[in-house]
Amino acid sequence: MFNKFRLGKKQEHSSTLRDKIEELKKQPIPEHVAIIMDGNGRWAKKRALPRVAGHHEGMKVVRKTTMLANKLGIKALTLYAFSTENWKRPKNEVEYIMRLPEEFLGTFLPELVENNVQVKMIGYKNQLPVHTLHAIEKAIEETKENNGLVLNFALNYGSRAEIIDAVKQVLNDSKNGILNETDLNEDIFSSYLMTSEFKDPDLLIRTSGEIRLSNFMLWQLAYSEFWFTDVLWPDFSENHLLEAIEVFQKRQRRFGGIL
Ligand code: V07
Repeated sequence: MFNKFRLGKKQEHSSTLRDKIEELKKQPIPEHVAIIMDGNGRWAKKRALPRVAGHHEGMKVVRKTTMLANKLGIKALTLYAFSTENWKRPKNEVEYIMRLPEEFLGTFLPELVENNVQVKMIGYKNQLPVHTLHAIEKAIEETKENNGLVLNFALNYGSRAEIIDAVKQVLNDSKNGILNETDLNEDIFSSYLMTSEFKDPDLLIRTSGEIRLSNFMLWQLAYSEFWFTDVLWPDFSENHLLEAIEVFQKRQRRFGGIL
């Protein structure tokens, strides 16, 4: 703990955390990690705070998680920030959430650029408020030359709709002679999804004790390792991410033993 107080602004990880990071880096690190960031409302409720306070706290955890993922050498981090179902929430809550990308980027974009992070987004852009979309597109543009971690926000994303849209494009390309039915396979189909430029996630993390996918990357998660925790997203710490990766590595080693 002594160390923690000695740390300057630049060097943010305690020595124990740094040791754990170095230890994990001796084994294969998952290249693509996806996270369902659940439990923000519940976190707030437990503290008798408005739900939006939980979302705001959750946003800070996005920053910490991103920085650690980058340090670990994870290549892509996909965060489920808003689903196509989330529009059903109270209007004031949705409006607040749609301001979070701007607030996040207003505060942290310089840090993302400094750390070579590339911002991307999957989801239906056309229904987003223009102010939200502008902020995100500016960040995508300003970080497009970065070659560190890809920080991919799933925003207004829904997996079944994504699959239906892919099928429609496949049918259309087939009709127009761009694609032959005989050529269609899993790899080609994947290239019609919003995640075409990403490899499938190696690891899915879901916080807050819910053990389901909630319409998140149904196709892409077919072979992924799943790690669930009861911890609410605003309480998700660096140590939790390290634990998830440790479990991932142990499972990979066991799997390797069977082969
Ligand atoms: C959102 C905070 C995290 C917990 C889950 C729900 C609320 C960061 C972003 C964001 C999105 C795009 C971007 C930069 C930041 C965000 C939404 C919700 C919609 F380019 N946190 N966060 N977006 N929450």
